[in-house]
Amino acid sequence: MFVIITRFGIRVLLRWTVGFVILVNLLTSCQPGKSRTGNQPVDTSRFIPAVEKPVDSLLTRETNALWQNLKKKQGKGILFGQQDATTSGVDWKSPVAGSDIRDVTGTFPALYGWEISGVGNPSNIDSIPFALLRERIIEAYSRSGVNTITWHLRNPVTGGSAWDTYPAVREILPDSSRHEFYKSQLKEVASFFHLLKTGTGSSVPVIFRPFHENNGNWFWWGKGHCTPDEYIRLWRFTVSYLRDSLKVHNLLYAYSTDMFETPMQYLERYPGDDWVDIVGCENYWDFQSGATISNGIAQLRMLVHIAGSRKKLSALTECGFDGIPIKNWWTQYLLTPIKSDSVARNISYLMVWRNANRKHYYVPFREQKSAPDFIQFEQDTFTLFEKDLGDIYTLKGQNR
Ligand code: BMA
Repeated sequence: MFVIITRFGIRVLLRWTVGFVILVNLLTSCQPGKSRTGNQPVDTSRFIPAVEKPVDSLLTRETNALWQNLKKKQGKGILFGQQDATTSGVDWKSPVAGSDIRDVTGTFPALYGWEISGVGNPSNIDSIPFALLRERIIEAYSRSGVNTITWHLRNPVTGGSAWDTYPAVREILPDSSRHEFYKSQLKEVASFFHLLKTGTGSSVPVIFRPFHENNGNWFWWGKGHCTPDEYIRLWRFTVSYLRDSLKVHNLLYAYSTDMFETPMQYLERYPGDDWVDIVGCENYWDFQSGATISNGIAQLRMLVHIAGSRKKLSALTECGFDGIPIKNWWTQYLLTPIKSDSVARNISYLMVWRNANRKHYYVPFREQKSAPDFIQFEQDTFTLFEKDLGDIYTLKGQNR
């Protein structure tokens, strides 16, 4: 057909062509198939729909508000968090109610990471009593902080730690030898989540991040110890059992790999858009040296693109530098590279690991060499700490 192309027409045509190329690129770059390293067939049907709605359509009002408000904050600021921020610090440990972050900056973090390995017993893997953990989680919520929880479940076959890599995933899937045991563990998890309620009965939203770093080989659910298909079945069973059978409705689900190189690699074990709210990755390595920061940023860019095309949120779910040996690490190695990248800056949050003692810590204490830089990091308007957060649990026009 003959068409007279005006300048306006060319612009429209160009826009459509560019749009089409981007779309094709996105679709093909995120296409699953054979992994670079494995030959496991992957169910491609799970990659098709891009859903705006969260995994759980019966989310509590506050959890839904958290999801919506995190979406609104994209690109405007990044929540800063720490594992065990108010249960242990460099020279103190629970039950003292402290916070190394507040000691140095005067404010609490916006996000708190917690660990529930051992749930059902009196204390978790790091000797924090569950009763105390519950208190700290509810306190964080009352201050409008965001809680995220990992679960280093002990190896369900051997009873060894999460780092015991005996291949156990296939044994806990439905109709397998340890399935009932796994269900009993999920019941403990659900009871804990059900107990996260304030005095007025509002249940505390949690970003749940089970079976993380799944492309590493150090956990029993990691690469090499289960197939992508087994991992995906485990994830889907876990979500549906918690949500549909045990009626837990205060969770957003975060899926996290360790470092990765391509979207295809990232998506190799991705459980599907109906099963994930937040796509995350954990990367300690790339932000520790000037030579590798660009790799870290490239991964965040891929993550933001993956999240955007699937209507998910993205996050740097763990990062940090044990002992923070570089004086200006916070502003020069972490904040500036992320903030100045127009794509990477769209991640919703980043979290550093815990302060256990003087040999294992990820935020500075008062006299630590990076403390002045950490204060600058906090004062930057792009980093969100508790005092910058506002009420993330209400939507406009609602009361908490
Ligand atoms: C690791 C270390 C351990 C801890 C585990 C689970 O990275 O901090 O000391 O037991 O995480 O929290």
